[in-house]
Amino acid sequence: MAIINNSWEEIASVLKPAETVLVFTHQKMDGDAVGSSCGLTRALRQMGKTAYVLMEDDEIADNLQFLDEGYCTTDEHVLENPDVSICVDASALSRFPKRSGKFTTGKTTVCVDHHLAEEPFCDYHYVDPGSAAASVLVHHLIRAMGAPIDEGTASLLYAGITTDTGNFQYSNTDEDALLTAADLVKTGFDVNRVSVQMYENVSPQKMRLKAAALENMQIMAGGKLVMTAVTQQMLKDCGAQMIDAEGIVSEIRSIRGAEIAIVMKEDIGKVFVSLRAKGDADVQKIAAKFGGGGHVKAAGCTMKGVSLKEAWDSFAEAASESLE
Ligand SMILES: [Mn+2]
Repeated sequence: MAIINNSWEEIASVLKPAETVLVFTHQKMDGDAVGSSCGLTRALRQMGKTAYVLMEDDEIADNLQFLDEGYCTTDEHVLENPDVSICVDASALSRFPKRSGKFTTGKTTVCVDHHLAEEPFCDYHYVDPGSAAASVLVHHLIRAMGAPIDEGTASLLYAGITTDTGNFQYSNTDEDALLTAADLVKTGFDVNRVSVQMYENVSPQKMRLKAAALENMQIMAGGKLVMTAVTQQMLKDCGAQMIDAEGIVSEIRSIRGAEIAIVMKEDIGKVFVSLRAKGDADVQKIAAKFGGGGHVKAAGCTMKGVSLKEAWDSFAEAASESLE
């Protein structure tokens, strides 16, 4: 059954009379998850409501912690039977599995999201997969409620939009995202402070790991394929963790002429493979050959019981073939 959206007015009229609101978002919170959930919570509090973000995660990523000024909690009992449970940047209960039982204790449930959703699971929905970020949609919701957006709310929503648009570089950067960002900037919040916190806040270990991975990079298929690997030894040498390898794959995709970028991440007994495409290349097809999945431009897969070299060779071959 397809989701039929309610209007912003309908959703606003559910939230306006509510006294207690519990906000949910997806696990492994990214900037849009934190920005949209905390931004909504801040606006609801300014309307006089008791509101919290009930996090699925135990903690927030280092570079996003500055966004949480007392909005997030891991305490399920912070609000009992809230008037409204609302999830943002998540459009299925499986996106916050630990908290899904708590979500359904809300007297009314609402979903506001920009991911493709399979089926309705709330009393009210606004799901728009064409929207660049959940933070854009939360901005529309706050405006529909007639609530103010101050500098604090603006920096939260802006952080969400800059995350999901790749700092206004991805193909989802549309008029609505830019006009929303412009409306937020009008409040006078410190745009540079948000950017520095989010993008110039890298640990030395992560930077060293990136340097090591770039050093080992190989360029193949006449410059169209770029590959590198992150090994357990490299993590030790750099004092880094595998999560620090995030972002390396898009970094090497940015090389001139590169169409496919692949990073092999060596773990115990398995290899994680991250793939990115540029131009017409399709990495989803390559990942699917090895049981992985994802999108045309970004995919991944896990290879079990193979050595790093075996995994490397398989992907080098499959990617080269796909570029022929
Ligand atoms: Mn998002």
